[in-house]
Amino acid sequence: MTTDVRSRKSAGSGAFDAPYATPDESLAAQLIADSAQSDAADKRIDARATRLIEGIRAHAGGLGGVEDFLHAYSLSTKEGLALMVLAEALLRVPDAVTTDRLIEDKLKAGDWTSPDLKSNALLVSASAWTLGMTVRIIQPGETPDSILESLAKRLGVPAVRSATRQAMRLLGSHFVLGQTIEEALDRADRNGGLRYSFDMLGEGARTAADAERYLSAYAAAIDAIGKAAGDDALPNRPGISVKLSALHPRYEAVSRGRVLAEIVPRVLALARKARDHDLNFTIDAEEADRLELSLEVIAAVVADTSLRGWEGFGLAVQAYQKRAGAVIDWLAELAKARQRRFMVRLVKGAYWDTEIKRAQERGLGDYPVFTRKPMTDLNYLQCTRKLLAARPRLYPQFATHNALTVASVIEDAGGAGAYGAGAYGAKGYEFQRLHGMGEVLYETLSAELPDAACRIYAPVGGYRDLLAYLVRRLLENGANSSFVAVAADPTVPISTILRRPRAWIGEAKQARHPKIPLPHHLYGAGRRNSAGVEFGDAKSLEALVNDVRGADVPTLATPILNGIALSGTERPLRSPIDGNIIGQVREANPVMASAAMAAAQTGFAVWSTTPVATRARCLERAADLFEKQRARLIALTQHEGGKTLDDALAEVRETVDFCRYYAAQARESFAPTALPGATGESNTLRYRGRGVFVCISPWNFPLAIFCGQIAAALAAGNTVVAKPAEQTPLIAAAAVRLLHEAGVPSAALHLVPGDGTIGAALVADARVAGVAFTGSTEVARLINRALAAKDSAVVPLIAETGGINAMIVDATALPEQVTDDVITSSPGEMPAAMMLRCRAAVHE
Ligand code: FAD
Ligand code: 2OP
Repeated sequence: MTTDVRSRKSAGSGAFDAPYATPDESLAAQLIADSAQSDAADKRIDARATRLIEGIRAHAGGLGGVEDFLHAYSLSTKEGLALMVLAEALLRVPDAVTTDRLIEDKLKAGDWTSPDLKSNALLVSASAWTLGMTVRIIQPGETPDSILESLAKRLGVPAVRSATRQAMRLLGSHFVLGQTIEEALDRADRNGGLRYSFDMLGEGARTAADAERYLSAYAAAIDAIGKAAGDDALPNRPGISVKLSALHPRYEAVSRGRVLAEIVPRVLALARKARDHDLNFTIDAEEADRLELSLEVIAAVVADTSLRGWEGFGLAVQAYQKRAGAVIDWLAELAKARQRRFMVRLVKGAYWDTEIKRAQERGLGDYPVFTRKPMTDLNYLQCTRKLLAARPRLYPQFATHNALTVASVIEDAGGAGAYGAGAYGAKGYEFQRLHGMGEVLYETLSAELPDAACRIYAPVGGYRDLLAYLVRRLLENGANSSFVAVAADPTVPISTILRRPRAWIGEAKQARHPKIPLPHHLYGAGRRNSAGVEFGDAKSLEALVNDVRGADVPTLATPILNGIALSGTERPLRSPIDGNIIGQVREANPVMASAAMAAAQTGFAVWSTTPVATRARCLERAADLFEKQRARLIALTQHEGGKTLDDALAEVRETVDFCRYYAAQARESFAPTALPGATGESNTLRYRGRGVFVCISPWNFPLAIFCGQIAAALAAGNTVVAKPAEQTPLIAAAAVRLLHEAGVPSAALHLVPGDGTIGAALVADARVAGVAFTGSTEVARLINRALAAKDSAVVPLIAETGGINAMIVDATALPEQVTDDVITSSPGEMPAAMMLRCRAAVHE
């Protein structure tokens, strides 16, 4: 067991242990009640927000030539987006010649004729953000290629070619202040007097070398920023934003011990540098499952006495997370306990699509984030008040591009009069915006409130590190719920934009989005999603690990015929982890194999005529039992199969999903169906089982594939003789016992552990009616030939064989995504497709 979940008491502060995903309804009532404003306050907010929105709208340009089009509409028209898709891919092409060839290739007249084929390639290469964006402004069926096609027809190919080149330049400069910190500082200097928080692009390190590279980039940037910082005092000094995921390749909860040991010294070294220059040093907020770990890292870093007296340390808090308020409370406590001041950036959160999809994938009980945008807005307001009340220990930094949010913050902060000029005191606070966003909003604000302090978060770096950041910006710009999108759309009345979050929500019971089901209900009423465990929730992880450690793991596997354990030649079983003996298997001999076939043949008469609903219920009960015995099965899968905790949990979940899936399929496909125009029982179409299925499964998914084959055969009314891999009979025996306990008759399922000769004997048996096999192509061929040699009716073989697949990765791919696809998600669904589906479901 490599999972490190040692006690979380650290750094002399209380551990952060707010519930991971409180039900929305129970949070909503309080949030709604707390958001009430007086009429006068509401009027002031309306008036200010209206002025700000009018200011934004007054700056929107008209559609003119290509250049106008790019500048004014680059990120809010489908043509602009399509160009961005192409441009973004081009940015990562290493040489100019290939860049030109790719543009020409995309714009060649003949190329537009079959958009579907090529658009797929382009979509894939252009990565997830395209899909995320498309839902709002790109119609179904439209693709970047087809949009570019119509643009080329309208403007001509040369114009589109030059627009693409411009889009590339625009992408480079729109969201990124400079490719190097020197360039960025120079550009910042020319903007004179503005506060900056520089962000070195790069996150999600996948290797130690990546982490080293990012660490050096941060360190060098801090020195450079410090040297150019001038003489003002905090908060009127520049800063740096740091992503912990850039600093460690295993920045994840299951590697907690290693992360704390290795990341804390790195962050501390950077923080000390920032302290030397008296800069604002902010830890960005990333995915929800990293929140607890990030707070542990932060607590450990700020405990270091060398940072005493410096007031620039800070972090970002995401209001879309249900735990945001608890984070602020925890921070205020920490600041008090350490006699320190922190700068706290309040954001709404940039990873919403990912959070929703992850929680669904992981089969969590609930979401860690809200599912309705107004809930996020309400929570932001409550967090605003908490932060304002926690001054001067916490210095609030309100990061938003939303005029209504800005107006509400100003109201809560005591109106314009109390808007101190950035004082780091009881009345001080600042706003923040991202480079390339919110310029007009804050220009308009500072025209009416010259004291308004606004810091600009300014990404710095090369194109190779831009994509992940860009995805989030484009999702933010493109989401139909986004303020920037509605503010830019003149057809949306200002009164609609001014509608308060509490009015959108209505009642607490409507706090959830009606089209986003809980992760357990993802597959609808017919099938429950298997339950997972959130490793980022330390309490859940600890509980699981303790259960697994304490699990009573069986040590003997035997042949099981009609539910009876048989004797046989014993062979020791060794763990693949350390080679230690973990149990014994009594292997079946050919006589037992034949007896098993005979028993299964006898069992077929009853099982095949058992009503479909009964068969399905057995499998569903089995799924529930597998879930109940999760810890024991995980322990066994680890001992005998050598699986990591993550893989072992996934294995149990897949088993559960298989059972429920085949139960649902059986109900749907095997229920009697009336033949067209016919009446009466004899005129119904009814699928029936074929007879005895031999199921032969591999070692690498010793529980899931073993059970998946069996569940499919049983669901269809067949009986089963199962032969597990030689390496994993303990898991197989435990699974068979559970299936029997769930109600699968002992006559319908028999186990014959053994090597390939037993498998061959089963396949050769005259009573075999079908074979399900997962394993090597070579063995599948042998089975195929053995079945073909029979004189009897054709025996179907369902074979899932291994193979070697090529994956072609070109320069336009995001290396981190490729790594994940190959190592962790293959052959899973494309994350982009997931995002699309997720976003398609949530339009308010
Ligand atoms: P709005 O349009 O009012 O709100 C958008 C928010 O609503 C988003 O958080 C979105 O996820 C959320 N939302 C949309 N639909 C739903 C839904 N159905 N249910 C619930 N919520 C929904 N983000 C980070 O995650 N970490 C950071 O460290 C970080 N740093 C930032 C620094 C600065 C200076 C700025 C300006 C932003 C930063 N962001 C960060 C990004 C920030 O989260 C987004 O810019 C922000 O969410 C936009 O909020 P808004 O008030 O401008 O827009
Ligand atoms: C992001 O990287 C700005 O931290 C925020 O999306």
